[in-house]
Amino acid sequence: MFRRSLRTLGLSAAMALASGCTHAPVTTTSKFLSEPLVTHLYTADPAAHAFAGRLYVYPSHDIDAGVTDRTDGNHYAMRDYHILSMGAVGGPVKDHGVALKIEDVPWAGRQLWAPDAAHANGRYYLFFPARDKADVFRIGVATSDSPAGPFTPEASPLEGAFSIDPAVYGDDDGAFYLYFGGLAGGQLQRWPGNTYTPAAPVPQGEEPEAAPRVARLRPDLLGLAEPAREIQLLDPAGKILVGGDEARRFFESCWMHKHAGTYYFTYSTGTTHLICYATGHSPYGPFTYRGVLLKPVQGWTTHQSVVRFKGKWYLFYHDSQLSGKSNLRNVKVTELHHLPDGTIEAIDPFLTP
Ligand code: FUB
Repeated sequence: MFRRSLRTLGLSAAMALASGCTHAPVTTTSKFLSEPLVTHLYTADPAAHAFAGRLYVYPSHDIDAGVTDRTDGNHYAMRDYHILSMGAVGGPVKDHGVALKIEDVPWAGRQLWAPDAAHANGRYYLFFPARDKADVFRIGVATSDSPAGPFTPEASPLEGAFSIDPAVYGDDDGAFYLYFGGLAGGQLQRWPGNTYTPAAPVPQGEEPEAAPRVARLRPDLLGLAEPAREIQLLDPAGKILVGGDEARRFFESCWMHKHAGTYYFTYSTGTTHLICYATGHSPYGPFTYRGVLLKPVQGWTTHQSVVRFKGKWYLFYHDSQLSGKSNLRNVKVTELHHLPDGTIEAIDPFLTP
């Protein structure tokens, strides 16, 4: 299916709260920088990759499942994935249909949240989070011969991976790394020392933040090659970011890209609705906070991927332009610019009047 209109519901206030947090969503009457890539279904959390000369986008598929309980993000009740692709940014966008559905994942109970994909060994891999039957977020993997799916899931989730928002990064030497983690409803705070601790609270004040994780993947990409390591996110003075630093600490939405030999770890601050970036010299970090990459979008959540395609860099992101509701989102794209000093030009998702 190509671009076709579902309906545009206007810019009503986005009222939903994500992840059990209480900070208000962002509302606007301004004009948007970019338009939704598709309007016939709600999409979010776009993970973009250049595969076989096309740009593939692996998003969440938002639905109105009638879930009114917003505790811990319960209203993000997604049940399947649709993969999108395009030959050129700004050109027609193809919806390849259902690539994986929750009924096909033996271990999953509910909530197919933000996925990512990789290409290796002549196959395509879809990494995805879901709550298991005990309501604990795990990360699974599924494989396909095609970047567009359909994908066949493994019988069990990845051992040693947990929480949400998997992002896979293939380095120049052929090694693949899995980044993951998401605070609050994403349950990252429940895994101190990589051990499930249901009562562990979200770090506050001067307590060190709950660190996102990274692990090298096995060559077959169907498991972790090592225990997950905590990623150190440092302020410019070299101090680990603390839980109370809500404008800089990690909340969710891991992504890794490399530019001019530097590793860029980008992420969402959740409650303050920013996409930030931090840089380092190794895929494991540490990463030093450098600034804001994307200012707050309309809605509560914000989520990004950064990809190079046909010589240009792009930021894929989402907002709630189509619905005005925080849990019914739409994916977008805009060009991204690395500056000569290694910083990235901050993107405002609204046009200045
Ligand atoms: O789509 C559900 C969750 O919302 C994602 O996992 C987070 O990154 C946030 O975008």
